Amino acid sequence: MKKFYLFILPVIVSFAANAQAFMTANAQDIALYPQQNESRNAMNLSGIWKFKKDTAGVGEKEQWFNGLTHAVSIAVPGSYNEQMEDSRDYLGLVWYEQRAFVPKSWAGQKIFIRVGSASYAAKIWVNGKPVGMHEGGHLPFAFDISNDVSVNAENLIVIQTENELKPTRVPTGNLGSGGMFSNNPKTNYDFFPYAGLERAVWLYSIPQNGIGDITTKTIVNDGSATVSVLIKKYGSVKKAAVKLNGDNTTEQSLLDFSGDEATAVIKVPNPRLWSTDDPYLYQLTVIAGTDVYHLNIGIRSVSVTNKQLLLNGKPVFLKGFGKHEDFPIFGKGLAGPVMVKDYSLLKWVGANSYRTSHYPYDEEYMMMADREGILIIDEIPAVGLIFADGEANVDIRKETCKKQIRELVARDKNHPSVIIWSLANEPFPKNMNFGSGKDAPADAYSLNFFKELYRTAKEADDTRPVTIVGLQGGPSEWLGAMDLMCINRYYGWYTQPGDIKNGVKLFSQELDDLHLKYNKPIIVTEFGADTYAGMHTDQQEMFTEEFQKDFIKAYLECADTKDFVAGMHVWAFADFKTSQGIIRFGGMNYKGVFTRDRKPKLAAYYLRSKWNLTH
Ligand code: BDP
Repeated sequence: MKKFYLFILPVIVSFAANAQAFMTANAQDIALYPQQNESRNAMNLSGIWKFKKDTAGVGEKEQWFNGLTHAVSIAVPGSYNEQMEDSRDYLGLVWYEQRAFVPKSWAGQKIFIRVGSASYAAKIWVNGKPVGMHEGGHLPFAFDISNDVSVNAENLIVIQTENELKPTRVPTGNLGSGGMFSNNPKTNYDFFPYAGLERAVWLYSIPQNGIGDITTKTIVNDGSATVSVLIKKYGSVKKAAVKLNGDNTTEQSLLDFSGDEATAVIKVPNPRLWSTDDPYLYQLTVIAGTDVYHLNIGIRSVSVTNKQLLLNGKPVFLKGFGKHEDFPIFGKGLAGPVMVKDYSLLKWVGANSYRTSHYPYDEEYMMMADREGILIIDEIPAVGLIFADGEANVDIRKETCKKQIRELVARDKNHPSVIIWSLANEPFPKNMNFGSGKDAPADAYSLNFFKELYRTAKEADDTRPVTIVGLQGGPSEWLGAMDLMCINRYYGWYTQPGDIKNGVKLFSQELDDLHLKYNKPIIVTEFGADTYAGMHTDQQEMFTEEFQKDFIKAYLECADTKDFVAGMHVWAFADFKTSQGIIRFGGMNYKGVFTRDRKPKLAAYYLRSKWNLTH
């Protein structure tokens, strides 16, 4: 009998653990980045954690959430793949453990755990109790753990993640055989599927009643500006105060809540506008009950005409790159010095912008862009979307994209640097016209897919233009449904290989056709050539540094002749790691203008001379 009990107990516990309340995350909880200030506490758990792979999937049954045995060390943040010798391509279940002492001063406050990102799915336990789960990489999630955490004591934090590649996930993977172009691991996108806790994990505490969310919108009119501040409260707060401090300004308003919301509208005469030349930030302070939150905001406006992108009512031409979060050993983990170096190289080369291809970047990148005056096209992780595998799968991916849009806007809506939302990179239609210079037809179903994503983005934020990034030969109607059109083009590389002259002719013709048809500005968000640093030639030859420079030069000079091209982003900023496949020598994409360790290739010097001379 006794034996029977011993046998059945773990089953009950494990059933209970699986069935237990894992909360799903609420997008609003990620809106306000953790802050240590006069009312809130924040503890960054970056450092060395315990780590264990769960190749047999037994962790939950064996209750690893009560603490890992026989674990190894791992650095967080950081992809785990290259931190040890046997895990590069492992994408299955892994477990992380950290212990955190929560000080007495946090007692009586609401306490949260916030994970900067976990690719792709995560579950969290605190002191052995299930707390929450989240699906989708590259975006943060937070859970209220007030009932699970012990104050003035050490707490056990266990996080399980997995990054299995699946057709129903966004980004998409494991789509069956790609013939000779199949890759390993089987991503439907061209970057390595690094995994794990790649961004900081925080514990933070906030007052019992206070500020749940802040949404700022700025309107710029001749010589003056309006800053509207929408505050959402939680708990029983009656009034809020809003202060805006900056050059020659101290504005203050006292507000009553109506329901859970209060809005302040602050007029700023002679505002110092946020721009690429002067990325000036005002300090906004919101007070509600005993809660305080400080936010740096930029006063600026973004709009589009039929030909141009306008920042503060003036045309701005985007000069820059598509990038990746990618560095040896760190993988996609936040590497502070690499981020700082990248911003310094963006300035050195004369760029004013980049796209967060193909997923949202660490929030540190967004804060840095605000300070540095770099303009961001902010992209959800919808790379490699396809329409050929049946509506059931497509509908699942659509709902995931909508969730990712809401989470991204919740996270990044207050950054002046973020000027455009990108809702997809190179979605792949059922039929293609890859090499012809002509677009493919869009069926009603796929067109509605993008219209629905567009509406979701506009409902979440009506102040920024919305786009998707189109594949060469894909349907132009998808692009025409957006505020402005972004296209990736590789004439002279993937098509007309080695023939820059004829490639650029097709490129030029397509730009003209596209603008004529839709009368909207176009940003060329990718064009480039793989280039092996140190390879040279006296005659134009693919993969050499000279070819890359000539290719980029020809595209830029073509765009110079068209007043409806609002930006040119070279693919890519730096060489980056990919899955293995026959078109990726050494598992690398070499289209970087800088090498993976950030050394300039010839094209970087060309861009530096071109971009530093023009605005
Ligand atoms: C584009 C993709 C990008 C790839 C690039 C390339 O958007 O992710 O890395 O092509 O092939 O199709 O280099």
